[in-house]
Amino acid sequence: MLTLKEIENKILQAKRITTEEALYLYQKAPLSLLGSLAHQINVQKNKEIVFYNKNLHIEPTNLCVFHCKFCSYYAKTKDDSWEYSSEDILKQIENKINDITEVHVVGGVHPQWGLSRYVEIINGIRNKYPKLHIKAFSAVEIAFLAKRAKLSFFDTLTSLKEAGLDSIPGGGAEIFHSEVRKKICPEKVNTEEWLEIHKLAHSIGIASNATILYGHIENAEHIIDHLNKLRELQDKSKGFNCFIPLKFKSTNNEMSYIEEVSVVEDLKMMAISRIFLDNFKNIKAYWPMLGRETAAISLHFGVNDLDGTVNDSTKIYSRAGQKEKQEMTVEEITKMISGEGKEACERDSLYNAIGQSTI
Ligand code: V47
Repeated sequence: MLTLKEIENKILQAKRITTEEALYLYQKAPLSLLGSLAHQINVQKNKEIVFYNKNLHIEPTNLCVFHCKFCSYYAKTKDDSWEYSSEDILKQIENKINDITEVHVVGGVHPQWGLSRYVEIINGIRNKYPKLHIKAFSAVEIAFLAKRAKLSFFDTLTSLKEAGLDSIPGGGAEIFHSEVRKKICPEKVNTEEWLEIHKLAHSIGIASNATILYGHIENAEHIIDHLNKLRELQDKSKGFNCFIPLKFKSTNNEMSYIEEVSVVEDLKMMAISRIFLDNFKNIKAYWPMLGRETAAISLHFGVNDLDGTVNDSTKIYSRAGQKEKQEMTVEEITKMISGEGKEACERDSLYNAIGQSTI
């Protein structure tokens, strides 16, 4: 087993570290060392440039057939629920169309909606807005739709792509290790299915994102195992655009007895992701979950991407206890980035720089 110094040298020589080395580093290295390594790797890959995008999150429903223990989002009662029609969705886009390049559509897994309803949502958006990037439906929704329609994952993804789907978000990954997964979300898409759906998506030109839900009952081994599964898949399929660590928020769910982790843990998570995931170019801070302050600091801990302008109607994190307004103007987000001594660069949904092409 290498010493901390030897692992550090290996990383600085741009050599891939093993899961054992990552675990040792994550458990033993001070935050300052993790941060410094993550920062150096990030600057090598992305200079001092930080991406942001202009997007709108739409959550078509919060009715959900699954009741994950960490989830504050799904409707607990009928009165607490909503379901949008295609017209409602198009109206939400219309109100914002001059300010966005991407729409992100994810919600609960509705008990009655089948594949045709999901295809109709995508089709409606695509027909009205041919150039808008549609990032929609996590592997949770896709797996359930496929099973309900008695279709393969491949055919389900193909139908959604034909309807106009461009990419899929990273939700539903949570923690892949079965010891944790069976306790926090035993009902929905399993680890093998999540990975298979993303692999198939990549094989037909649908890019995707990956996430982890950290800061609850998982331990360091589970985190490294999760990152390793993603690194292995990315080696093969190369289709992940970015990795997004999502911090568990404890309000209004069945795991509310767990205290949220500190900013130090947030930054460690960002840094180890940047260090271990050597085949991911982009590590994204989803500021509506992390909060503006921690998201800004994370830009020094390996993060090169801030999502996004978003919109205050998104409910996933406000229902989980996030008090901050879930929307930033371009001025606010670029000021936040330049305030950290970085250069803000708008990106499109496939990570091409818009207006500038310095990286
Ligand atoms: O899978 C649910 C998480 C995810 C809670 O791909 C919670 O660009 C914290 O995946 N506390 C859905 N987290 C959101 C998601 C996402 C968000 C932004 C951008 C992208 C992208 C993807 O939200 C779920 C789960 O991991 N989540 N409940 C909670 N109480």
